[in-house]
Amino acid sequence: MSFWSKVSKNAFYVGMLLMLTLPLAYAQSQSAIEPASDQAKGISYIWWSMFWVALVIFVAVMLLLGWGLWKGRSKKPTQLSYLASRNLVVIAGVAIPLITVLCLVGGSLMLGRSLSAQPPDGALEVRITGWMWWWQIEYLDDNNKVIATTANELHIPVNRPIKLYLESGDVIHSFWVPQLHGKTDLIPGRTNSSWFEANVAGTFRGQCAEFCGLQHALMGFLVVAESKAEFQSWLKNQQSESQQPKNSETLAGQQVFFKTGCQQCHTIRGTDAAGTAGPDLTHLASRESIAAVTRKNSRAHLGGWIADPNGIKPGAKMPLSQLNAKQLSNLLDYLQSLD
Ligand code: HEC
Ligand SMILES: [Cu+2]
Repeated sequence: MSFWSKVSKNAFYVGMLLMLTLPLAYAQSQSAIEPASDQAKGISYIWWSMFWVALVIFVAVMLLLGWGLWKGRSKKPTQLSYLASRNLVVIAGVAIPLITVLCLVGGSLMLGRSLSAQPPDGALEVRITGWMWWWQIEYLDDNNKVIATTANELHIPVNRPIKLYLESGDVIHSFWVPQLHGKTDLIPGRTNSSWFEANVAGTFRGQCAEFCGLQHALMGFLVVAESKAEFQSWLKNQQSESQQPKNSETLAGQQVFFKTGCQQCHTIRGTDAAGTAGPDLTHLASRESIAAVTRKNSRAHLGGWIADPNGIKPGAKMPLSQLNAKQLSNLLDYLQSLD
């Protein structure tokens, strides 16, 4: 075998292997076939049945094709009339595809019915509002009163049904956490609902799944499923007012916040800041990421964001601010104290 044909043959094998590992790489962050709830499990069953049915059909077609190619090599005309018989066309061409498609449609209709059923009693109710390009998250009590507000990071207890009320503040978005449930749209002027129950603890990434403008791709969020005790202590902290400045740097930082006009768009409960155009910052430091999972919530990223939000998310609805180094440093001290 020549050198180059060896190279191309090996390249082919490497390519096939890479193709096999591709889904594994993808599964690291958001995967509909690694379910963490009964709802997502149902969806993954449908996915796998479609996959196996399609695989069987693919293999059958390839075998027939190969066999035809093999037969076609001979110069003598071969008698293939039984392949073109009417029975074969009716059975393999009409009956089998029809039955297969009907089974798959029936399965997904039944799944859709069970997914759209009402949640069991005792569900935790959360209202999620989509904004270009971030998620507002409000926890509701039994009287639909908001008890805590946060952004881009939904904490939930495992093994408890979660009922979501999905709304939009501007255009259509879609709420999607592949490991927990299918997509539900957030539509201006109406409230959609959806529910699921996580049965494994973990952090699951979600993503807006309906094109909503320039930063649609950077409109992610995290769902943190944790034990009941962990969730309760998290919620208790979120319900409390913000930390008051405890030293001269954080006090100066708070003054920079108000002098720069950040309060026009942001709320910090326990202060006069009550803006609603941007995420609630009362417990900003407790979050893992900023700007809808675009950056880790570190001092450097926070500084970069405040100095030039559009440098990180072009089109982001937050203006840049011209602060000197000392002002920025104080402001960061203050924001990082809001845990
Ligand atoms: C005109 C309204 C507006 C003003 C003024 C404004 N912001 Fe924002 N801010 C936003 C919006 C909208 C977002 C969400 C952007 C996104 O993720 O796409 C945001 C996001 C943020 C975030 C990230 C929060 C998170 O959890 O993701 C921080 C921190 C922040 N702003 C701090 C500030 C500070 C500090 C100031 C004052 C220097 C300020 N903002 C001024 C609108 C504003
Ligand atoms: Cu979107």
